Amino acid sequence: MRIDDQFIQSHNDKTLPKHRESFAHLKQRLEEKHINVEQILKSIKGFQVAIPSWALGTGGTRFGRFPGGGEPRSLEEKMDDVGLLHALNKASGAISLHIPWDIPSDAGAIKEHAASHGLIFDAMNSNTFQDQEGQHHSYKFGSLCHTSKQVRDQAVAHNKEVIHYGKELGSKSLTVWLSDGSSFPGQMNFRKALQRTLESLQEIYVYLPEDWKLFVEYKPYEPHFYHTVIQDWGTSHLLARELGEKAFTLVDLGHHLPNTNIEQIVSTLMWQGKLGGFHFNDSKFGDDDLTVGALKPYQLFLIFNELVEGMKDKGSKNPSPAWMIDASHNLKDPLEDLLQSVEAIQLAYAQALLIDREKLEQAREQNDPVLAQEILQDAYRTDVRPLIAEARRQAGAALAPVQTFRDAQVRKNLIEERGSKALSTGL
Ligand code: PSV
Ligand code: MN
Repeated sequence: MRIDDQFIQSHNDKTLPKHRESFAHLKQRLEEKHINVEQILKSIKGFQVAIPSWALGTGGTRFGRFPGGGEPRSLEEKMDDVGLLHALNKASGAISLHIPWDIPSDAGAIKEHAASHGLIFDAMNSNTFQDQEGQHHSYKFGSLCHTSKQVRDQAVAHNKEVIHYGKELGSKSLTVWLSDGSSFPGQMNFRKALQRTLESLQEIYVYLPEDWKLFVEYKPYEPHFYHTVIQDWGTSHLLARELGEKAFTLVDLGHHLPNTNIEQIVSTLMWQGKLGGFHFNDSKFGDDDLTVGALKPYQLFLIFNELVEGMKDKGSKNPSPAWMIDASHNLKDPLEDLLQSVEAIQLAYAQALLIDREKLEQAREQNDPVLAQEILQDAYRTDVRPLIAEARRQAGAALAPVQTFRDAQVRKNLIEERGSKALSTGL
């Protein structure tokens, strides 16, 4: 199913007068504060967030999965789903693939299909956390860190294969997330496991094309419950530094222990020029995979405050980070969830763009935490929804993506097309 522009435009027409009124009101308020609204609209329109191919089906837990029907059955259908999102918000113009869940058997045709939706291929993801049918060696006790050279070689070869697929599709980066670790004290030699991981990553790194980046993702626990080889940003950063200038840390918001100051991690990595990519999601406990902004929108804003500061820093050697969502839970319609996630990211970004950085710096220099908080919260408490809606309208997208999705009866159509039992690959 495709949503045609005509449908979106006529849907917009119904709420256009109301939208114009609220946008004009906000614009006036912002201009009174000498904020360049046109510039902010431009930044928001230029901000694209990649959709993970594994978030298009209903997620599950080890206790069960409750699919809602009409899930994409092939890579082509996954791209169709991302195409639907992109038509509605014009901010999801990229897809991130996971191999072997999404092997592009005919890369040329896949690329053409993606282009017909206006999509490009963001980071490729390898998978050495699951065993695949016909695989010679098991990853039960690790992959790149494994004690057996044969297992490590197999995992390195898989990553090279992922790079190969990515090259065919025009991707420019590889994300490596390892589940490698141990569940019991004494089970693994920490130092040797880390050393072996570095050596395996080095083999992958030398295979990386000149214009590619390698993102090293970290996670403190799960699936292992005692130790994870790449457990935190420090370990990831250490590996990225050892590997070289094409290697970076990837921050996944769900991969921190409670109360971790993620915005400080972002700031430090950008200062070092080593923040490569971002996986957005939200959580209360751990890697909950909930909709971005569902629980901690203020934290997301504080993170964007650091991202904007890092991106504005002219002297920074940090490349523009790859923005991706990584979430998939088992309640909402996955496409509605992704529309909400993208909007939450845009809202936090827009609010961070409103911050009066000069005044904030002055407050900091004068050691005035009260004023610093006033400045931050003045931006955070601004309702920027009309601004995001206006950016979408100008880009030819829907003023209200979720409502338009519902009124177009997208899920019903997808179930009719694909069936109520259609299941997507992924976790
Ligand atoms: C691991 O929890 C992770 O965040 C990695 O990014 C994987 O690629 C993805 O989730 C798999 O669902
Ligand atoms: Mn992730």
